[in-house]
Amino acid sequence: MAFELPKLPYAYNALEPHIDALTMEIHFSKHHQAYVNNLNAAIAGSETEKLSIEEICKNISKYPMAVRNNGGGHFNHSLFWTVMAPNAGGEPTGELAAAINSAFGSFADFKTQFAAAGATRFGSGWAWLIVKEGKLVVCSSPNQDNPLMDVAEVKGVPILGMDVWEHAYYLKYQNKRPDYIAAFWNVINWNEVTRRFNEAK
Ligand code: MN3
Repeated sequence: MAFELPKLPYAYNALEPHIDALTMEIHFSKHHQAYVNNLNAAIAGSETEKLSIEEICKNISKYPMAVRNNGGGHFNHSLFWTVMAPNAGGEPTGELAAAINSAFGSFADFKTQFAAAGATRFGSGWAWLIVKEGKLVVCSSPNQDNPLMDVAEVKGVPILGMDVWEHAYYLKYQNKRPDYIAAFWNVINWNEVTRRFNEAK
């Protein structure tokens, strides 16, 4: 079965003013759709079509670069849309809040580390909050790689991802990636991050 673009769980303009409607529309309907199309083309007629995107990522070193780039793109963006929401942001509560405090010292310290992971990722890539052997870790990855991949420098289960490719912010923020990162805190869907945390730990 071919991979499909998931349904965006809110309208293109739902994350305004933090992420603008045109960026969302192009990012979702053009960029993510292209990753899906190119992934499907790269695996057409092979056994890989029967696997989940997670299974493909976990053995990504066995695949050609087109699968790594586009399969990663499909997994990463599918996660990205769900960890954002309108009327979101703020801070997590409960067990996730406790795990963040225990891993990073405080929510403010976590924010500093996560923002730095995004700001210092040279070129295109992603910042991540992952569960690694039961503990929370912040890391980043180049291009469309992710921490599920067997080639990742830091491996774990991603529960929050921030796209820092220019296509994620350039229309509104131009070269000011730190301004986009600052705005991202206003759209984080902590309910979904918590759900992923509970599943991963
Ligand atoms: Mn993107």
